[in-house]
Amino acid sequence: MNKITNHLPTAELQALDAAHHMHPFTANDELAAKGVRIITRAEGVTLTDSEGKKYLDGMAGLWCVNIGYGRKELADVASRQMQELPYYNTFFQTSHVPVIALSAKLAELAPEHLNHVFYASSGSEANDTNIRMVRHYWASKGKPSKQVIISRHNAYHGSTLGGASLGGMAGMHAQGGLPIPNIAYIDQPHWYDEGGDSDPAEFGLERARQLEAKIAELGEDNVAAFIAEPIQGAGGIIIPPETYWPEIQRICDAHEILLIADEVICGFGRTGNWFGSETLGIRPDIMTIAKGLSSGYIPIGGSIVSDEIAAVIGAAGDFNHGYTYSGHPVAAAVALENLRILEEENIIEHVRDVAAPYLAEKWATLADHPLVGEANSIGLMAAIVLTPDKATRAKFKGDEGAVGLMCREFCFANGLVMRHVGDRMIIAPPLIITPSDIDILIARATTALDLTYEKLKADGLL
Ligand code: PXG
Repeated sequence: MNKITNHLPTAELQALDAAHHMHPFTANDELAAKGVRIITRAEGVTLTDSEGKKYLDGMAGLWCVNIGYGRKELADVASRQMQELPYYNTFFQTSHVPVIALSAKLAELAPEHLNHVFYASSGSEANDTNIRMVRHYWASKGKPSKQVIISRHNAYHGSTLGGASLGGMAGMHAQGGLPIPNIAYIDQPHWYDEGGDSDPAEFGLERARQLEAKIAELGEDNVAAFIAEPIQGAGGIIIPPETYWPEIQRICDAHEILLIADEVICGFGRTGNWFGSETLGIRPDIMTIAKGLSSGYIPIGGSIVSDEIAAVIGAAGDFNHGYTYSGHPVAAAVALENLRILEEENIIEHVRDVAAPYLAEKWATLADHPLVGEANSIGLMAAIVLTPDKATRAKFKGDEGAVGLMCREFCFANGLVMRHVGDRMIIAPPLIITPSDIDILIARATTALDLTYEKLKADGLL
């Protein structure tokens, strides 16, 4: 009966986990009392837990397993690379074949003027690099006062001191003395929550123009860069009005402000193009990459940098920055194999022409559910908002996110991993998801919505 015999019983694993493992972004005591869920294996879009229960992974792990689970080619490449050259650094005038090949490939895939890659092991580290790189760039150009980086409230750019400071998550800033100096914030283009009675197109322009106002307030000579996710991910999959990005681009160009597109989630096919910047018509000076670069099979991240920035930094002597694992050969080899699979198997075309249009059509029908205020998607990122009153876009009474959490629990119980951000329910499945998988996803999501609705009614909360 129990096929998974190569580990301890779940209760013992849970007890050991509770005793020794500190989880990220988690109330650890609460989790210990409840018992953690333990995932033991995965294949395609399907996870299996320690009890043998299966789930459709609507989140591609943590927005990263773009090619799906179980691709042996990546394991083979890692094994071969570990035997040939498991490690060597890229400091001290040295390089190696995997990092050279990956860099050339990324230069080929990235927008035309982005041809230079600085490596890290995560998106957070890459954004830390970006902070130092843009400031060093301006200093090298004789403009050392250009120091401030403008970001947005409710943005997510990582969890290191730099990444969390660039991010606009109030809960993160509240712990550990953040943000670091010289980061400023404008409001997010979140029409559903913050747009009131305004027209979405007008609202998009208004929010973009906050950037111009912030530059004026700080002084153009003090601003180095603006950073943003093409589409906010961890903030709840917030698709900006169409007017937003063209206006942001105009403002950055007009005021000599570098534009950093954080592509950690949007990159590598998520929106139906290689990069979210292409989908949204953004011309960035730097793109932050991680996650889908290796489909999460191995940690790797980086910054893809414009010819202009690379030229200035390159001429300015040593850039005193780097990580032991910058351009790690095993990670680079695995990433390269992942890119080969994405390209040769036409996975991005599958997103653009098959999976995303199918998801968009089916996902939109969720808006008919009595609990759902809005359902929208772009590529393979989709969100619904739970509300007690569609007409007014009202919030539930009580703690924000309590209803979202309830819905998420019903999803898990029904074999679907769907996340909640407050009372928004979001998905970002592996890019290889098929229309029949999407049918299953929608059916399970609908069941969870029905159960949430019934429970809210039974508890007198609707
Ligand atoms: N930028 C963006 C846009 C991200 O989404 C990072 C940077 C940081 O990457 P690393 O590899 O350092 O984690 C991310 C990461 C969530 C969640 O709850 C999202 C992320 C990480 C953890 C949780 O949605 N995104």
